[in-house]
Amino acid sequence: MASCISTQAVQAQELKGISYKPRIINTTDLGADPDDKQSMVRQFVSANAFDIEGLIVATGCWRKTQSNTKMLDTLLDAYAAAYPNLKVHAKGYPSPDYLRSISVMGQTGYGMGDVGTGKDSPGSDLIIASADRDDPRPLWVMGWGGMNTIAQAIWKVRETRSDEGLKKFLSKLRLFDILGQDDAGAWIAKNFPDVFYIRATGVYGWQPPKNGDYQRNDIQSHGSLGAVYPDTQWATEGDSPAFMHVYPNGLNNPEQIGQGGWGGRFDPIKKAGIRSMSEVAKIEKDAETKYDPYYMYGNTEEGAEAIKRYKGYDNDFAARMDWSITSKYDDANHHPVAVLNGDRTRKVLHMTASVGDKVELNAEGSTDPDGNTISYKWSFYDEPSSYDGSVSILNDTSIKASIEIPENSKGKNIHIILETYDNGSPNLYAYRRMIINVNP
Ligand SMILES: [Ca+2]
Ligand SMILES: [Ca+2]
Repeated sequence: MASCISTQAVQAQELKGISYKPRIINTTDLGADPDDKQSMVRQFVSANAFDIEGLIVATGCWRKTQSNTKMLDTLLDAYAAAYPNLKVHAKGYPSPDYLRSISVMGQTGYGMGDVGTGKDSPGSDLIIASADRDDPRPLWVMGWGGMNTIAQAIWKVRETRSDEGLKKFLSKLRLFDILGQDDAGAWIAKNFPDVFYIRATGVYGWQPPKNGDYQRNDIQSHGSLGAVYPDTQWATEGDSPAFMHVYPNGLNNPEQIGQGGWGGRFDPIKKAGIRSMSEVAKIEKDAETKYDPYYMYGNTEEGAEAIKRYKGYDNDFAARMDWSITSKYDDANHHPVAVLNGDRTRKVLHMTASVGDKVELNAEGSTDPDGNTISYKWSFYDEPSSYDGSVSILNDTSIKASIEIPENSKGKNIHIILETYDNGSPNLYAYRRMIINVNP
């Protein structure tokens, strides 16, 4: 257990710097595709990695009305049963009572028809209160269904505050919309063009086989939370990329959406015409076209391939499900800590170099709380790099690697990913990224 304490010391050190946990509110159309329940289970076993400030039951094109939080309450009961085990394995799991206190109803009706005077909901009030909190971190608000609870919060602030007050409120928000599932997203993007708005459409294709061995044996068989992880009906966990984008695993800075991570990779230039699921236009033909043009951040052309390039997210979930069923620390695997050039945080690092330089990259000091052996893999991540050529990495599976900065890379940047993984069961990963800015 001595090495476990050192991991905690590292986490404490991180927290002394910038507070590392992302602040997050999830809005969910629970009761439509059962995959929201699946994603909520993954969110719960990962809850120590986030500051979850709200869980909001909302509507969307696949569930146009909601009346209560019963389904969410059932999932919270399952979390409460697993909580005593989970907290043995990592610090920072929120208490079930805390999660219950931030679990509320959002809009009960569909789309912009349920936004406006007299339409405030506990969910829209919670979003406003959260954004108003004196906290320098941005507030990520995720739409696993429609976006109208978020729209109501913005509508209310516009009605009741000065332009400056509205601007301040909007500047705190980071909106992440899965697929577009009502007309509220287009309304937000049209009326508040400065708001940070991602609409993710590349959310399928990274998942393990539908209702396959992994799902049955590594997830559903595992205790109270496994029991509430339903079979896949249409797709598996289509909403998980929302919080996976901000999962602090060292891979990306979620504010820099072009970097790419477990939630996908996004074009840092907003585009017009990113449409919702076709159901939205079936409900109302000009539901979104009437707001044309509206601009949002969308996936880069790799789509879900930007997620699929990483191993690790399946095993991460599986290990956390293991945590949920054992009160013995030694009976489950825990993540390694990846150190990059002496830096023990999980921040993306930057350095400058010149053409012809030999840059040394070093993962010495990386540790595993279980005493597992760690493996290393260094790779050039082409897509987010402004340098387009090839980069050869010497000793790319060693603890120390080196790169010769290519001749034609002047003024460009080169993203290098460090993947560390242990030999525990299942293998767990920790990532780091070095962005090398090449002098002009
Ligand atoms: Ca959903
Ligand atoms: Ca381990």
